[in-house]
Amino acid sequence: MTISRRTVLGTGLVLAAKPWRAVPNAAAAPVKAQPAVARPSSLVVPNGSVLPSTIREGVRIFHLRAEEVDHEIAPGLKIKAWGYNGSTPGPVIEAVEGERVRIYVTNALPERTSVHWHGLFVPYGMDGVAGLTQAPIEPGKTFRYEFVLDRAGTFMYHPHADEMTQIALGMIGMIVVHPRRPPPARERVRDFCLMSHEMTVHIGHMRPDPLAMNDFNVLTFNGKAFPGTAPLLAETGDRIRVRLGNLGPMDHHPIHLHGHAFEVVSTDGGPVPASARFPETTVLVPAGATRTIEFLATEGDWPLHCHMTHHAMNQMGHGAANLIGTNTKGLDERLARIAPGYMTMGQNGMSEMAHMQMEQPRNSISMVGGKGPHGIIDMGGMFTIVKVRDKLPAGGADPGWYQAPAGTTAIEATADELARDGIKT
Ligand SMILES: [Cu+2]
Repeated sequence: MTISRRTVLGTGLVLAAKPWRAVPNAAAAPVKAQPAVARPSSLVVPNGSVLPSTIREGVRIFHLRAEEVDHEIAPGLKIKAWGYNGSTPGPVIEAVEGERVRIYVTNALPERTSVHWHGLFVPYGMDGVAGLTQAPIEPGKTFRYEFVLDRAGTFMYHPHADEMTQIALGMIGMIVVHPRRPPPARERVRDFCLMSHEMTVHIGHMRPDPLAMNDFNVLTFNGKAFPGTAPLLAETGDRIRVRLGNLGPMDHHPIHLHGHAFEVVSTDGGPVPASARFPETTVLVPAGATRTIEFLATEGDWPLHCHMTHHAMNQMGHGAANLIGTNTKGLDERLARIAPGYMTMGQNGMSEMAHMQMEQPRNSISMVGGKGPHGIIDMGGMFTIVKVRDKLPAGGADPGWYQAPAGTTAIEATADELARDGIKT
């Protein structure tokens, strides 16, 4: 007897008799190209920029230049990075769904490179994997990439040639594709891009170490470590969208927001259906992924930071002795005789290092925090602040520090309060 599907299923259920076929992917069946349109100018890239483009015969044209860049991580720390068009991360490529883009890539580096359009589905030969889908771009050469942006969303770009070195040195960037017809929003939308990265910059050095596999000591949003990160500004009730990307070499970052619950509305795979969203205050952004979050702004200065504590600090060394709780009485005096100025630190915790604003070795920001309205903010690295006010100053200026309403700030408890509530200290 011949076994047919009908026999197996038995109960009169008949399957369509079509032969099995592979589902075509977007690269094989790109959306129909549509002419380039005026680009929304709503995107905000703190500490960064949007790549300029021109439109020629309906095609949006960009020019990326892979090159060495002088870059400041935060005041006190300058590095010699590799990036695009003078910055690391490179400028954000911003376009509209359905547009055909033509991206010229000039290699001004001393070694071959390529550009992969991470998350976009492009024709196979445009995928940017040196040696596999294309020949590498040799130093001095300019390649042309051309494809149709198949869907809206948040994507990234990076080399697929000597990835370890080139990404470690800063060759990363984001791509924002706006929907051709944006859904109507009830609130004003503030649309931000934040790219996470991590580097190892040895104290006193300027060249990030591409051989580092862990113990990264420079953790950044858009290439800046706090206090070098520019705040994200919004007004009360605005819908804040933060497009988080991570092209760091080795780590995933749990990005935590204070004062709000948000939803992940899309990834680099596409939009998250409304029925699948749920509220969170921390989202894990894996290496090689984007997560776009949205929330409604409430007034205050709200930290947005990686919740891995070693990722929210600056250039901590990790080989030091653990002195917490040790009695170092008399040690300083004795050691100062042979090492003038010697001072033991760390026996009461590490905060004193940030608070003393210690003199730093040349070109380093070890344990450097930022000045806040109530003293030093001990955090650094992948840390920024969402500043929300009922009304922002005109011209996009930083509104300064938030003043909490009187009587709503944690302060030292009075003796009367302690007695009233039976608290013995
Ligand atoms: Cu992290």
